[in-house]
Formats: sequence, C-alpha cells, structure tokens
Amino acid sequence: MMGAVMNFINGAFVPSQSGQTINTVNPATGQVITTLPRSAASDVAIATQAALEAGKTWGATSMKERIAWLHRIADALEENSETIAQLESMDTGKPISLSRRVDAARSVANFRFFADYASEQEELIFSDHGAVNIVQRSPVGVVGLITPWNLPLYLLSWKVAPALLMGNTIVAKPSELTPLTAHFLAQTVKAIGLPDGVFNLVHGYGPEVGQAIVEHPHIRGISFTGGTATGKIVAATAAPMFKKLSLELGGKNATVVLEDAPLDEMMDGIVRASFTNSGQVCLCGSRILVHASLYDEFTTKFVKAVNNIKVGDPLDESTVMGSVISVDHRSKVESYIDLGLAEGGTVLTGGTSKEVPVDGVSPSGAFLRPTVIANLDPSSRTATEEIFGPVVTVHAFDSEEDAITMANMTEYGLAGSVWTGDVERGHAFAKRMESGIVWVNTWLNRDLRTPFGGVKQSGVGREGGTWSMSFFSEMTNICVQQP
Ligand code: TXE
Repeated sequence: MMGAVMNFINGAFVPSQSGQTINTVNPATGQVITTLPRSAASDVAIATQAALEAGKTWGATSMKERIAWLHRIADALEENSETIAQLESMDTGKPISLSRRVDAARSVANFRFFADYASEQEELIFSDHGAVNIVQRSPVGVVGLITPWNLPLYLLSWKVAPALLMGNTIVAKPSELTPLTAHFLAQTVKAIGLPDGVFNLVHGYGPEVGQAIVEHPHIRGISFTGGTATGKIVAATAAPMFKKLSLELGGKNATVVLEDAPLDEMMDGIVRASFTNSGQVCLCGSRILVHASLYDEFTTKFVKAVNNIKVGDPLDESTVMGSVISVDHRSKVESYIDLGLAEGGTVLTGGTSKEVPVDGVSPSGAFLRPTVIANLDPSSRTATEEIFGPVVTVHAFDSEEDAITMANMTEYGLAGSVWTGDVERGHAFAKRMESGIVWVNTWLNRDLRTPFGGVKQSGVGREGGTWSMSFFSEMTNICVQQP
C-alpha cells in the first residue's frame, strides 16, 4: 500500500487531530490504495490560522515574485507529469492515455497559463476630467478551494494557480474519493520551498471538512466545483457571511446535430463529447438532439462508433474508457438506465454491468459499457437529470425552434455543442442556447482566457483569465484629482 496521504498544514504533513482515517480505493480493482485523514473543523481552524499568518508575507510579495512561483510549480509538475498521470488513473479509474493527455497536461498548463497571462496584463487605469482612476487589486486573504473527483488535479490547479497569483493563501479540500494528486501537489510545493502556510490541504468528508471551510469566518472566498445539491448547501452557508463565491456545478448538456452536419467528419467529436472520462465531465454532452432527417443514419453510425470504444484496464495504453469513480456511483448511473427503460426508452447499445459485463477487467472494478438510450420524451427524468456517467439519450427534432426548446428545457445551463456544415448557422444557434459555454463543430476546445461557468442550476460566477484574477482579488478604485 502506498504511503498514507496526510494533511498539509503550515508546511508539514500531519494526520488529522482525531487520528481518524478514511480508505481510498482504486475503482478499477476495488483495492484499497492507502488512507487519508478524516479531518474536522479543528483541523480546518489550524490550517486557516497558518494561512492567515503566511498571508501577511505572501500577500505583500510582488506579482512578479508570484509569477515566478507559478512557473516553478509548473516546472516541477511537468517533470513529474507521468507520476501525476499514474496517480490520477489509480485514483479515478480513468485511462492512462486520458490522464496524460488531459489531467496531467492541463494541471501544468493551468499554472503556466496564469503566470504568462498575468505578465501580459496592464494596470487598470481610467482618466477623465483631470482625475486618474487606478484600480488596485488586493488579495482576498485566505480562500477555500473545494474540488470534486472527476478531474482532481486539473480542477484543483485551475483554482490554486490564480489564487496564489493574486496573493491569497489557501485552505483546499479535494474529494475524499481522489486525494492522491492533491497530496502530490503538496509534496511538490514543499519540495520547491513555497513558504509554509501559503498552500494548506485538509482532507476529509465534505459535510465535515468542506462545510467547516465554508463556515470559517477568516476564509473570505470560496471556489467550489461539484454537484448542484452540494452547491446549494455551500451557497446557503456562504451567503449570509458575504463571502466571495464561485460555484461550478452540474450540467445536462445538449449536443445538437443540425441536418446539414457532415456526420462522418464529426462523429469522433460527438462520441468524445458523450463519453470522455466515462461521461464524468460536467461539460460532456449527455442529450443528443438530431434533426429528424438525419436521425436513422446518425443513430446507426453513432452506435457503431460507441460499440468500438474499448472499455478496459485503465493502465492499458489502448483503453479508451476505464471504470467510473466507484461502485456506488456505478449503481447510481445504472439506476438511470433502469429509469430510462421504465420511462419508455429503448437501449440501442450498452446496459447495466449485469446485463452487459465488461470482460478482461477485475470483477471488483466499477466498469460499465457506454449506453445509448433512444425514444425517450425529452422532458423525461432520464433526459433532464444529471447522470454523470457513460449514458446518453438521443432525440429527434423537426425544426430548429424545437431544437432550441429541447436544448434549453433542463434546469441546467453549463455547456453545449452544435454540429453543422455552416458555422454561421451554428453560431446563430449557439447564441440562443442558455449556457455558459457553447462549442460549434468542436468540443472541450479550451482557451483559458475565456470565461468558464454556467447559468441556472449549473452555477454562479465565471473563472478563467481575467475572471479568475478578479474573483481571487478585492478591487479598490483610487481616484486621484490631478492638480
Ligand atoms: O460532488 P459533491 P461529487 C456532480 C455529479 C456527481 C455529483 C456528486 O452529478 O454525481 O456532483 O459528485 C465536497 N460543504 N458533479 O461527489 O458531493 C466534497 O467532499 C462543502 C459535477 O464529486 O458536490 C467534494 O470535495 N463541501 C461536478 C466536493 O464538495 C462539501 C464534478 C464535491 O462533492 C459538502 C463532480 C458540504 N456540505 C460532480 N459536501 C462538475 N460540475 O464538474 C460535499 N462537499
């Protein structure tokens, strides 16, 4: 068993105050990997005190110094990107090829991007009527970063990089299901000598540790990514404390295939949008809306492509889809396959792990074949509730008006994609989607300067580029009347 994951507080690796631990399991094998601390509010209080102390110095460093630190972290992570990929696959069950290409690479890119982006930013100055307005950006102070299990280091680093850049100190809590790469990040910043207390990591359950972070009076900003239900709890706790709050929550995203879409050219992109990371990406397209004239051709070609997806051992280079995050989560996903049938759907391919077992993998692994369900009413529960697994529903539409109505009919609004032979038409359609992000003829094409976040039940606020810099700072406008 690998060495125990520890809390990282004030530059030291320590157990929880209670000494209690939680097991973390490799979902592809069912084996216990190691333990992590089961922390509580007392551990959060100690970490927050350390962050407050460290903030006195860190908050006074120059942007130039902090940019240099981000590059040092990026360099160290880059040197160890294979280790990060291996840890991520072990923790999440995702294929090693995906961990390398997405999780490890993007974790490095997050630090590199914010370092480079900040060095290009001009000071915000507005002059008029003989007065000069200088917008001063100060650190928020101690910020709380709470992250989920689907893209562990990718999403943690997405928050840590701008938080450090803007002079804040951090109390972070990764998902209790995926602590390994957060622990690796702590080991990395320790090894390169980031001042003690600047980055603190407290592991444990959400209601015990996450809640304590959101409640702590000296933690002045919360950046949360996770489920909508949890987001509601976080918001209810933070709102009366007037904390800065960024919520990136669930999604039930539409993939819209217009009748002029060149299917053969676009099929790979549509399959990737549906099943990357076993559909456990908040940006995945889980409802495919296809013009009626293309529906039969589309479903035939889509099912053929889905049947070619190799589901297997995450450490096998040829695996395209590994396990889902846990057997519990697999049961939740399978309950939606059953619901889909109960709501009148037809399974075109896939099914529960009992009906369609995945061969060549551990029987204790949380494996599930990609599943496509047709003939459901677009307003059915299966077609409107977030499943967050390898299950998509397919629906035909007659007109673009129908497609827009269907695309916008869920309570979510995070992302979507439109596939068409005419990009102007795709852009016009995208403008009418109630969504934070819409891709036209592509998917997960990410420019980190752009705003990222959702509307409706998909969250509040935006992160990315200048939006992250603004979220992780407090602005003072200083207006100087010239003599
Ligand atoms: O999220 P949770 P999970 C969705 C998806 C998934 C569901 C649950 O539907 O099935 O969310 O996934 C911490 N106060 N997404 O379990 O439970 C928790 O410990 C403060 C979409 O990952 O919201 C973890 O660190 N924190 C999402 C983090 O919140 C609390 C990606 C997220 O946990 C808490 C992942 C509390 N009361 C899941 N309770 C996306 N948008 O990318 C839990 N936590």
